[in-house]
Amino acid sequence: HAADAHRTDLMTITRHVLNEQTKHPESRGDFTILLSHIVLGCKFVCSAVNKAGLAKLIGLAGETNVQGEEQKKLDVLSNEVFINALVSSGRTCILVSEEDEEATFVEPSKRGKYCVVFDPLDGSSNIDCGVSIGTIFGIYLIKDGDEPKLEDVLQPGKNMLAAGYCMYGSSCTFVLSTGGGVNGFTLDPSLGEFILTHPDIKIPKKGKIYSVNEGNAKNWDGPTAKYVEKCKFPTDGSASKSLRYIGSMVADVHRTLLYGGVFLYPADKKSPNGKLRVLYEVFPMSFLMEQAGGQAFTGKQRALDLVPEKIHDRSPIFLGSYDDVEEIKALYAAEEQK
Ligand code: P6P
Repeated sequence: HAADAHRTDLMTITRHVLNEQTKHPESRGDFTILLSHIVLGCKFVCSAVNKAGLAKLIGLAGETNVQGEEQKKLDVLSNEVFINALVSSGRTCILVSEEDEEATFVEPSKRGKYCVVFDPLDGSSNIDCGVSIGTIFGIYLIKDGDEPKLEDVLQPGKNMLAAGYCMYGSSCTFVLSTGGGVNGFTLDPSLGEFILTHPDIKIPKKGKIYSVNEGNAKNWDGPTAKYVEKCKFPTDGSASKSLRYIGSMVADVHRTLLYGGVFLYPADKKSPNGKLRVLYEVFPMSFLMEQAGGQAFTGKQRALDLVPEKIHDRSPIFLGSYDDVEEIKALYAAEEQK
């Protein structure tokens, strides 16, 4: 039966996580239950995003649909779905969302031991033109078992138990790491199940692609400008790299993970901490890159060592193929020596 195992022995994401769980005999399955609620949220958003164009879900809040109902923007709707799914899982105690200014402290009767940080629909400005967008999330364990505090979600990214994203594109792809490597699952709409399609993803050690918004070039600092120059005009006789920039982090990072290369959102004179958010963009993607054999750097330190001060802090980020990020680190180190 080995030949057609993939057809008759479906490795769903739930079964995959249960397999992981058996490696932790002390586990009571709380994480599996939490993840199943995150997956439910992603299935809902996938369906809503795919229907958006038809159901006029896109565009600004305030528009009314054919039933005369006030339309919620897709990212507002997605946020509510994830908050409800996470609270109803009974396994969370603090939630941080890109959409909410303040953290959500789950009521005691529904509290669990996990803290979830997430961007329910990252890149949502791209919805109207059909570009792939996604949900990004990271999971921490509460620091000590009693009253949840804000400090429980101001932990360095290296303390995350798990991180992942779901990309809503030509197919719905869920990429997850629980600390033992990275696995990719694709939604089979006929089953409503995520099936393992990309087992044990490893990012190429070196890539041929760089991914950055060149429109910010006039504001870049020296090392970033030097690195991008090297990509375009290599001095060691190697071929120039290709520029690929979608402007949706989940899509740019997913391509980087599978094809190799480096994704950069540097600091610049306008935004000294860059644009991307530490907790629910930089940390989850950096966690995945390290688990896939790549690395992630802020311009000053390993991204996962950063300790956020506020829940919506930003940080510059350079992530992707190990050797490519090493080159960027060397340029920043040389700048430090000056
Ligand atoms: P820029 C989308 O708005 C987002 O938050 C990320 O998904 C994406 O990588 C970045 O911003 C794009 O920013 O300044 O290049 O348009």
